[in-house]
Amino acid sequence: MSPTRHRNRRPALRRWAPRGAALAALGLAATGCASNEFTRLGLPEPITEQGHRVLTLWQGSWVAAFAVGILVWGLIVWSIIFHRKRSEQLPPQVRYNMPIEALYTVLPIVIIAVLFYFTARDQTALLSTEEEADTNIEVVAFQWSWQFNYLDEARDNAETPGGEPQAGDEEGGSEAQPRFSVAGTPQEKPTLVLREGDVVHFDLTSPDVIHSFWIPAFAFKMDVIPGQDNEFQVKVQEGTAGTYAGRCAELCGVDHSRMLFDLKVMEPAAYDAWVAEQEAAAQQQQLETEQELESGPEAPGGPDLPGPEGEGAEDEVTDAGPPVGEPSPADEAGVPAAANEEAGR
Ligand SMILES: [Cu+2]
Repeated sequence: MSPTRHRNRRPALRRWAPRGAALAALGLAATGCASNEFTRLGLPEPITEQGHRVLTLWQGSWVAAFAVGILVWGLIVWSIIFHRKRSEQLPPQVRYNMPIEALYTVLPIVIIAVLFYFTARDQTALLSTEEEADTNIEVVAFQWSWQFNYLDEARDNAETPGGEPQAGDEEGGSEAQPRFSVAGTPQEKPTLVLREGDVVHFDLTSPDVIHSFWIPAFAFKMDVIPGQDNEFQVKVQEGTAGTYAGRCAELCGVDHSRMLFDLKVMEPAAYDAWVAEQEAAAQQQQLETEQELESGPEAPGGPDLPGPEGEGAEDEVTDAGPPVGEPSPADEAGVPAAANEEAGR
């Protein structure tokens, strides 16, 4: 009986071992196995300090899961090999064995407590907005695109007592005025531009339904909820200049899948040039709007109202992105900008 069994098993092993090895090799090849892609266990390479914290938590959780898995698989294999059915007699049972029952209860609690500790510690760090931000951006998520308002200060920071007194604090309250905006449409996705090395503070607002602001390269996302001021901040790491994907991660209606944006991380010089260009375009835009208001009797609402002029204004701001970069309106804006500011006061 037993010789037959042995004869049958060895060819089976010989047949399956190469197939298993080939499958493992294929699996490794499919992950790309370049750099640290394999050890990141599915997460993209993070470009923020906070993203690296998430990555470490993710890897630690996998190490814990593998440790438990190896223990359980080991016990299963051990049982299969050394405790095979040998007779019809029932083997000794271990019900009501107090040490084993206690182990079943205590060990999972210990595992969960350790995971909880690291999760709570990292969550506190990830949601901290203590560090002073270099850039403040109000993210407006709407059906179905994004608008990025570049602010002088975070909306909520205007109320904090620690901040230095700024001109216009008294009248503005917590509503910081955007220096310029980048807006997209479902047809044309907007580009969020950041400077590498910056601490960036995001204020998230929605005028309609719940969205979720997600940049996979941050290894982080946060819901954008109407009437609920959500905020978070990240430190963009040096040497991360490039273009990354951004998405809405909350099913928010029929065109949810088109609610995309790009994140462009720029080197400091390029970023500063881009900001100057955007500010000049925004000032030029404001001047034109005011001139129209003075000369024409129509359109009392200004650029915010949906109308032929309002839509035109939004498109111009969107089009003034880096690829266009016409020098002429920026140059013209230099002189009228000062007059424009005085007129506004
Ligand atoms: Cu959405």
